[in-house]
Amino acid sequence: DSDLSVFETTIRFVGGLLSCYALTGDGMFRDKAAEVADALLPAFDTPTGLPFSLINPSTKASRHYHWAGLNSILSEVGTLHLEFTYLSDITGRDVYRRKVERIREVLQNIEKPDGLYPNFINPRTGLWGQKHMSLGALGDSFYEYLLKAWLVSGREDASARAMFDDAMQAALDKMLRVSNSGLSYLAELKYGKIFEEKMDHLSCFAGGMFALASQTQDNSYSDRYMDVARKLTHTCHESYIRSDTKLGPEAFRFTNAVEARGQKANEKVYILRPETFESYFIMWRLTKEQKYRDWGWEAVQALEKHCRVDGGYTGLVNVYHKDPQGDDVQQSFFLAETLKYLYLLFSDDTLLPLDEWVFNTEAHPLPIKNVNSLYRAATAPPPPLPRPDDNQL
Ligand code: DMJ
Repeated sequence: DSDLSVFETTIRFVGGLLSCYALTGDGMFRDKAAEVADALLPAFDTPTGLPFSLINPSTKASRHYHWAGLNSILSEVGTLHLEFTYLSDITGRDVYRRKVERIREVLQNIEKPDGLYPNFINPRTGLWGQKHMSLGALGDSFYEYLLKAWLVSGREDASARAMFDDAMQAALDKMLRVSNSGLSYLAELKYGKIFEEKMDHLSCFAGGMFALASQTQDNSYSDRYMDVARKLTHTCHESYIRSDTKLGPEAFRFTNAVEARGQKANEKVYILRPETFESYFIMWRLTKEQKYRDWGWEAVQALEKHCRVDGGYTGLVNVYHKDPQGDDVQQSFFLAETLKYLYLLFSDDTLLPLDEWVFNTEAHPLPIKNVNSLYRAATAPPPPLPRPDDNQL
């Protein structure tokens, strides 16, 4: 009887259970994934079909975050597609796919200012909220999932790839900037104009995303995507090695005085985030350039030196201190993503090969349809859903 985030519950719990099902074939994981997803479904009962951010599974009441006004968040409503379509395929129940197809339809048909997607959208009216755009917080994984929905569908979902390419042309055109010393970064926009010369640690996933986009389809964008992938991954690495701990800040700015450094207190924290290592891993697999493993190893040593504590690992309050204070929190994505990507960076390519698996945004691997035999689509029709009074019969 408390509020759950529809997005976090999907990417962490449903996604994790779906990976367990794919890897083991044990139907218990599939059924649990469906049980968790079912608890989220009332959040989708809105005039547009865009879900509210939060749902109380006990009362079935949905609501917005207090800080988001009447809006849902782009990266949240746009990061359910992989899990919900796979869940429909393995259970034979179409309900999950219908929910995310509806979201796709709304986002596909709505007018996009300058070809970009703002971070806030009202689930009652289907209208954009404030026109803040970012490949970092509040926007990030929506774009990631357009590319990955196409990949995991065995490249059948062509409209997702088209939406991805269109959005990336607009994003590169408006957001990609080069600093005085030549570092490329993704700035944030408001009403189509540069809002802040700042890049979030969260945006560091984009190096890997552009590399995957480049290597999976040979089109007129491929070379540009790979170039951007290399440059962004390089910048994120710079944000790490310019700190005293060799771990990267939560956000970093570009001014005339400093480059790739966090400035405000809340920008100097490191909360064990994975995005930079995710890009090292994908860049390593796709280019085989040794530097990505070297950069990952630097990070492993820094994690051991500064974050390891009795019983686990802690985030840091300020990466620019030689002897930093811990925040005493081990985020769940540290195990799900950070350590997994670092492990995979040093593993053989045959472990979860990128042409058979797609990682959801929490690094839970999902099998590619028509390619990976572990996809295991349902063959029998689904069992009838229980009626509320079944238990009493
Ligand atoms: C994770 O929950 C996911 O990667 C999400 O897409 C963004 N943020 C965190 C990790 O930083």
